[in-house]
Amino acid sequence: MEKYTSQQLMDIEHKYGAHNYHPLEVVISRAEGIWVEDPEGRRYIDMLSAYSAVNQGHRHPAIIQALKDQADILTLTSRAFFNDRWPLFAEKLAKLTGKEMVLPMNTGAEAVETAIKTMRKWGYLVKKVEADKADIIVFSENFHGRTTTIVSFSTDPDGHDLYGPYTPGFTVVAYNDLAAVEKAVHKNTVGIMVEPIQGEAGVVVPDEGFLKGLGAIARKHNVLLAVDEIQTGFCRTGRLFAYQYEDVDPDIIIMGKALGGGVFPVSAIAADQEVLGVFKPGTHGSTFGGNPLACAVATASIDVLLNENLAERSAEMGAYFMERLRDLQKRSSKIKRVRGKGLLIGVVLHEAAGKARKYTTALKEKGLLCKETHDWIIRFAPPLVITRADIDFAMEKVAEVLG
Ligand code: IF1
Repeated sequence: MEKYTSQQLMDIEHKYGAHNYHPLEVVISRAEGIWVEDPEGRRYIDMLSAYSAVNQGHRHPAIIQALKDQADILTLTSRAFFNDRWPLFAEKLAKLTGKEMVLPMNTGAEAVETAIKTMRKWGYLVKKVEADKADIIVFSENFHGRTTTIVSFSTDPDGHDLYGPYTPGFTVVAYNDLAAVEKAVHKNTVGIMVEPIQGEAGVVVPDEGFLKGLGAIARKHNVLLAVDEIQTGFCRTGRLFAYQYEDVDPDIIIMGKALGGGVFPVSAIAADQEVLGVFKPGTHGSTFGGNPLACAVATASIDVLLNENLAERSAEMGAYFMERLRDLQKRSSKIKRVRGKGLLIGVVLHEAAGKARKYTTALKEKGLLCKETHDWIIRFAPPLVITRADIDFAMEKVAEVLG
């Protein structure tokens, strides 16, 4: 391949690629573990992990080996036939989640759509809700994906506006407000869908007891509770799933991102037979969902999380990183708040410090790739294989920029 400079590549993208993103001005052309490199050979620590899709680290050897091995044998069959990988991956993911069944898709948004369809269908078939009246409770500042139905209940104008007509059947209530949820439930409510921590909203951690409270409301009113663990799952927050911090048993677990081990999209939902059993042949599906290559990669991705104790590691390194950031906060006029769980960390800046983009650009110059969310929040979410020494190294740079 002809060699291009970063500038040339950014210019070409600007000309031919739709402008639906505003990336930081860095081109990544190779990566390994927590490190990424640009065409000029400059190295950076990845503090975003592709929005938590690279929890296992870039190109984890065991995951890449599984990819290569499976590519040599069988890649795609469709679900018109059985294949020899999906049954075993289904069993593994069911046991991992403690649910009876799983349904595989590809992207996160597809898994969310699958959860919505499941809740509605369960509502009509099991709860016996009036035809076409099913309602699902969601939360303000939610982020669940980009399909027309999902953006219908987004409260972010950028994600939502000018995509109507919008899909009805959703009631938006304030996050972290159990009384508001209790008030919003009515006879046609079939589900509650929630992020255990709101990522896009700026790493918003609800009060302890919120998820448990949602579980109690769901039981009381015969409503399904669906947790969107697409971003918070697979050890990101210091547990296998973020909901496990609380004594709650959600009916539907929605998974994506790191299930694909940083290789390609793999998503799924898990639930018991009483819930996922609503699907009969022909009522839902996907050409690529459950394909053998994806199943091999996802199986290896889960093995890495378990074999390397990445939940414990995320909890430990996250606590250390947050302690170092809070220590810096004491000496900084720029940092207003540090919040998060495990290695999903948000640093909220004082408005007087100026917009976060200025700082993510400065951090990039020093070799740290971070992404701002909204105008005042910087997200730190490195691959979970990061070490204490790496964090010390990163903190030197963070202190130079935010100290
Ligand atoms: C973008 C945020 C992260 C998600 C949750 C479902 C999905 C996502 C909780 C959809 C996806 C992404 C997508 C990416 C930006 C990003 C994001 F900033 F928007 F919030 F990660 F923090 N549920 N999150 O976080 O999954 O269909 O993309 O596979 O859209 O630009 P997907």
